[in-house]
Amino acid sequence: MSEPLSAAEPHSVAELEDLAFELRSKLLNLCGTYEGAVHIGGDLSAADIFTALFHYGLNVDPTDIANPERDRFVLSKGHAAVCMYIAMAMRGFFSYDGIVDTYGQLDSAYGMHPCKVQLPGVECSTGSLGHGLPIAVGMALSARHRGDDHRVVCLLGDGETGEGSVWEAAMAARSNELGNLVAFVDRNRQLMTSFAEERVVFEPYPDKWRAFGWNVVEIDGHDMGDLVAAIDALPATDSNRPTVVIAETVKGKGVDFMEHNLAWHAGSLGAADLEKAMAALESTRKKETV
Ligand SMILES: Cc1ncc(C[n+]2csc(CCOP(=O)(O)OP(=O)(O)O)c2C)c(N)n1
Repeated sequence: MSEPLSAAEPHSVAELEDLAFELRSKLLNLCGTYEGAVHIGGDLSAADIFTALFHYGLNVDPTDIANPERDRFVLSKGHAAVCMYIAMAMRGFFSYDGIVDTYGQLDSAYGMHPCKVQLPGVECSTGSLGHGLPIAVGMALSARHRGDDHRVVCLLGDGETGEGSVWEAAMAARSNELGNLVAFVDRNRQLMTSFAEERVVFEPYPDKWRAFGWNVVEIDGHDMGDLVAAIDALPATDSNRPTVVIAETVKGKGVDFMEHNLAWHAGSLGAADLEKAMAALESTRKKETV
């Protein structure tokens, strides 16, 4: 029988904000050293969500990654893998230097999209959008059948929810009364080459999830207090409605020249741009602490 898991340290909101700042700094540093393109826009929009999950909400233990009682995390927007790797490294799963040294190289465990075979600790291999939520539904259903009471948490991009498979999964989750399933949507209102409502009309977005029978929570995805409150208020795992947390975010959050900028869905930073990006990030922290 496995030992019970130790949940993340009970960090304060201020400590989590510091961790999110560190995560963004580490991301920018990697983006400045890696020669290829990094999906930096959607990494920065999700950085607070990753921090709240890996340092507060998820019941996972880096020293016991196969514990059957652990929560399962599925990164459906697999192109944000590097942000997940670094958040997990900061929680003790991996070495940050190992990520920086090998990211994106042939045979590296740290691919542009996550691979659970290459990187134990990652629960699901993703990258083709629209597949994570269906897999998470299967994992949550499996937990129900086994009588396990852990959560399955899935992070999606809002653009990704244009995929039909997401809504088939949403319907299946409600039909199977999966109160142990939680979806976070990174609602940054940008896709790859366009703004969300220009090409695909998502609104009234929360109503769409409500119509599929989900418990809907709407928050500011950059407000750590909101994220913590949403996690604290999640229904019990034996309840009968899945929950979606729609987190309003900004693509490129924290670096002024990347925010709301379609050019920064993916990109790389030269030395001069890295310095500019770091200064921009630092100035947001100064503003917040005044
Ligand atoms: C099935 C599939 N089609 C296309 C892509 C290429 N792609 C990668 S990211 C992306 C945009 C996704 O937008 P969104 O889900 O909103 O992610 P975010 O803006 O948060 O990066 C696309 C189309 C893919 N990975 N999978």
